[in-house]
Amino acid sequence: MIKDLFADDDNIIRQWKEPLAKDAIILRGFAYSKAPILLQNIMDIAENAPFRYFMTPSGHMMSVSMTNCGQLGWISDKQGYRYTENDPLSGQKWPKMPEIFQQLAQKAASQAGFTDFIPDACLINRYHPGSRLNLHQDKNEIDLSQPIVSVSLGLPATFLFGGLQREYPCQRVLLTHGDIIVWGGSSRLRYHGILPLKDGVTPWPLQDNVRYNLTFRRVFPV
Ligand code: MD6
Ligand code: FE
Repeated sequence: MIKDLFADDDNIIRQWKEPLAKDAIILRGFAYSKAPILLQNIMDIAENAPFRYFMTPSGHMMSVSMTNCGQLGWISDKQGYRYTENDPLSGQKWPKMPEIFQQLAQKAASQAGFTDFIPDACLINRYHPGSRLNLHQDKNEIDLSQPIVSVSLGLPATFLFGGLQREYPCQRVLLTHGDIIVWGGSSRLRYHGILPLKDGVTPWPLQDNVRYNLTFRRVFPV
């Protein structure tokens, strides 16, 4: 009898944890099996709240296009960076955060030791080859005791993970389809960014050469 080398395939867990820093971890492959449904939800959200290019307060157009779901959405314009309850394009509330998004974010956070994470905001970033995100801190949230959960889908990207000051050296981490990073605590205000996206092979079922990133945050204390 020839042994079926693929018989155990369903039991192989293509997920592992990689510590990044204190209170920061990468959950490799954590969103992989849910990627098709996550992508479908992104398309549905974008029907109501389309991707758009925000202007930075200094008047530059960002190369990443964005939309949001959840109670609060992150926006940028001449007045600054902030969270709003309504989409400035439509004047309507941001689309509701899908149940699967909430559950994924909560499960990922608890894997990283942050229990009871209930996001009230989900920013959806869309990158095309060449898009980049400059080094920044996420500090527009009122409740900095809560972590951030960030999901990567589509084309791979090089993530820069720095320190608490802009000048501090950065780690470079390749994030691929299905990876999640969770960070909070003493790492919550670390600088980070995304290098210009390279063209590449887009994972199924995506057809365009894009990367999506979902960032879940808690803006207001529970
Ligand atoms: C991105 N992410 O991965 C951009 N911010 O496309 C972020 O800016 C980010 O991944 C805070 C926490 C996690 C993140
Ligand atoms: Fe960020």
